Amino acid sequence: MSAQDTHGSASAEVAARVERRWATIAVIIIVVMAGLAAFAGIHRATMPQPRVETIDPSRIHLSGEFVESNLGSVLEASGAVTVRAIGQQYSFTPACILVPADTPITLRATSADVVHGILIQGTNVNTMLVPGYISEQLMRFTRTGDYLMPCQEFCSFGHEGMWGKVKVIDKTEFANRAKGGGRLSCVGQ
Ligand SMILES: [Cu+2]
Repeated sequence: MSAQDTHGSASAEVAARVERRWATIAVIIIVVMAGLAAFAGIHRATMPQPRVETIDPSRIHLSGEFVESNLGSVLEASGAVTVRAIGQQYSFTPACILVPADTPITLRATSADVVHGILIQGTNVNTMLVPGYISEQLMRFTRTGDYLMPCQEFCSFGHEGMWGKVKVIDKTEFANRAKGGGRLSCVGQ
């Protein structure tokens, strides 16, 4: 074996070892990323809309969850609050959403006509309202006060006038108002 050959096979061995090492690292990276994607997809809170709920947009005013008398905030037996709202050209119903502070809140909303969006300023609440689908978003407010809620999807000529409001009040005050049952909102207040 000449010196040249020995040198050649030694460097080929080094190359093969380096290549194996990088292949192992690449496989580890892929496995970790697949694991993270699976975790994010399976763990409900980390991904938008992991579940799909559909609804007939032409019938939401007539029956079911989004009839007018069922819109607004309701205090559940568990102490959590559910808010139901709809967006339509060019307003939200209810136009003023009343919720308590320091309480887990589930917002359930849909659109009666075209695509709208709910964005609560100063928070990370931001969801699209797509006709035919129910959008659900979990939220919690630590501070009381008023938050603006503009429609964040261009929905035709009246879009810029489509504003709602969220009023966060003290937990006890909300509980008092909820005593009478029914659906709460702050429209006209
Ligand atoms: Cu809109």
